Amino acid sequence: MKITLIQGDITQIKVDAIVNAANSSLLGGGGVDGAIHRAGGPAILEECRRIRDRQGRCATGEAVITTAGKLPAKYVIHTVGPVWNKGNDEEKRLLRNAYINSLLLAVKHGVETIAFPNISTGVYHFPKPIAAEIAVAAVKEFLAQDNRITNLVFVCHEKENYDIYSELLSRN
Ligand code: AR6
Repeated sequence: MKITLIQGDITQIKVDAIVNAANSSLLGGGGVDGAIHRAGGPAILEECRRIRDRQGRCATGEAVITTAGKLPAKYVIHTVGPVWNKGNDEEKRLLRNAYINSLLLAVKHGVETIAFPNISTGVYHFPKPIAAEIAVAAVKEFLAQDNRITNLVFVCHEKENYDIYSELLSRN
């Protein structure tokens, strides 16, 4: 298994699937969600709307998959991270679910390479070091049990997250 760390814009990454830190409406927003919809074009939102019509809102910790429109990736996996609210085990469990459910959906669609943003660490205010520990532990556990993902990229937009991940990933 291979985990790569980069600092940059996830919309530019050429992988089978990029993950979006969406909200449960699935109808777009700011942050990485806004960037993905802007760069990918209207096809992504159209498919999100069809999913909404079919199955309703996306619960926190769950994930859905759409086309990536004009992006270099083939798919966007939209997952909903938890909003940080002083911190309790539920929030941590839900953040872990967001990573695991994204990966489960990815392998179901034959995805071999996938890029994640730092889910919940923007508008949703999850403390960055705690979110990073959960993310790294979740994906390592998943990749150790399932060899269908050949490359997983953590894409950090800001240096602060990049440095946190860099330190965490260098530990083992
Ligand atoms: N590429 C990679 N990472 C990015 C990019 C980008 N282009 N732009 C921002 N980030 P946020 P959340 C990072 O707020 O906290 C939206 O409105 C950013 O630096 O996008 O899960 C949704 O619709 C941060 O580290 O997502 C929801 O309503 C990380 O992406 C809500 O925000 C996540 O920040 C979700 O909040």
